[in-house]
Amino acid sequence: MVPAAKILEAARQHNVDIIGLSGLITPSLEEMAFVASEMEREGWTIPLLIGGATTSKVHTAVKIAPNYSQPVVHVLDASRAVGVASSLLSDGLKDAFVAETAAEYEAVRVARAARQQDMKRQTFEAARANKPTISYEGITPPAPSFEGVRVFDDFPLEELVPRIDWTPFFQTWELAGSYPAILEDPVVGEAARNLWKDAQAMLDKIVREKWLAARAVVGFFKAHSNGKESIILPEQGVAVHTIRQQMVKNDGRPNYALADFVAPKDSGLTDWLGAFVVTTGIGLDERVAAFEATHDDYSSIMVKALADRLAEAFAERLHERVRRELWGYAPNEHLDNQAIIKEQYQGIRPAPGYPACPDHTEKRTLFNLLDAEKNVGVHLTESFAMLPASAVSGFYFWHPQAQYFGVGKIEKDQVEAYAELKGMSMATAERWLAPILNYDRIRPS
Ligand code: B12
Repeated sequence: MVPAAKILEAARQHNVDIIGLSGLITPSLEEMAFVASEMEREGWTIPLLIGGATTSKVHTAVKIAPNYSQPVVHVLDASRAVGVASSLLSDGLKDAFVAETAAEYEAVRVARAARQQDMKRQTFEAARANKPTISYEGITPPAPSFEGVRVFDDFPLEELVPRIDWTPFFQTWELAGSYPAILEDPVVGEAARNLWKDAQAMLDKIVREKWLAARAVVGFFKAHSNGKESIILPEQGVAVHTIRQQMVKNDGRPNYALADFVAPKDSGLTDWLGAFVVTTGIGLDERVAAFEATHDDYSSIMVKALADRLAEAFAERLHERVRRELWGYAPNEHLDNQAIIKEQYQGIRPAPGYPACPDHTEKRTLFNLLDAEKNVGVHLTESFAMLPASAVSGFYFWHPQAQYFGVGKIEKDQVEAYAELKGMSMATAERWLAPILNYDRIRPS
């Protein structure tokens, strides 16, 4: 995450016509609003474009545009950037385009305000009272094959290739459709096949010539839940804090928090929590730099896209080994890649930032537990992005009832309790949880 001052300095230096901000994970969303307010404070007059996987038109209209009195436009995909930029820079088109966008964003804000009133949440207390019943009848939590952490320094890349989920690869190249059907698609099939061929050739080199190193750290720790939203690791003196759904549920459906999937202390059972960090980004920067030095953007994007696919495949493959041998609670599991992609296995591996655990700051706890910076060379930035970028981190839960869910929006009562648990001020907690707050917070000036 590039600091606002640095972005604005570069914009001044290059005398730019437009500034564009890109955001992959939610901490960027807050930073973008800050950049907009800095542009306002410094009296900039150029347009601001917003894009990236975690951004949206609603967020741009509601949270970013109000901070800057000049045009702020969300651009859904890069291919539309040229049209938008042309309109914004054209004397003939600019006024109409800006007026149209402003009207559209105002409508988005009005619609959202109306929707907000419908999105009634229950109190934190009521949500807690509606937590799921997780059964331990006749079940002893399975002990893992080792306790503490284990490092995989040079995991064989060959093992990762069959676990690649190719559909997101085509998304990276803006080709819509799922693999393998996309290869035969009447519209994008030919482009997809060419891309696929190039990808296979490069992947082959990555594996054979060891362009990248795959490293991981896995840990298993004795754990119990406190019966609320925290998972306590008594031997490490650490608590992992999770967040509970607060939406109103019908049909007897429960309000989940990840902590529900670990046996509570009063059950008297010894339960476990698993954790991991994987990366396939070691060696990537050098390859990217070499391609960029020869202006080979295509190969540079290709190698990054493949490293990302391998990172995801590594998380998948490691989870498989965890289920079958390292934790070993499903030693007889035999699933093909499609079944794995569809998550037809026992247990889950939610990652901080994904819908079941939206708080990115829990990565700090995870990294400390695994000593991940030292053990695998993955670093957390101030905004909790991981570097190298081709990295995935998360927790393992073994219970057969453990499932993925979205926390959704939460109320102030839970944020207050959470801030206290984490030893954060309310303003800090609200900043990290901004995308999931069901109320408008007062932004500190
Ligand atoms: C690929 C991917 C990864 C890869 C690669 C990440 C990387 N190195 O960039 C891997 C597997 C490593 C990964 C890891 C993680 N990911 Co991820 N990942 C994705 C995924 C599937 C696709 C993102 C992507 O690259 N798309 C392709 C590119 C080309 O599209 P794009 O970014 O949207 O950009 C396009 C447009 O938006 C536009 N654009 C982008 N920027 C700009 C800027 C301007 C000015 C303009 C005009 C246009 C523009 O142009 C692009 C081309 O059209 C998304 C889900 C999704 N479907 O979007 C999740 C997603 C981004 N990941 C997510 C998360 C949480 C993570 C992790 C934190 C999980 C974890 N704990 O391990 C890590 C973080 C990694 C890190 N380094 O910190 C979340 C983020 C949400 C959040 N709450 O923060 C997402 C949205 C998934 C989700 N639904 O929860 N991830």
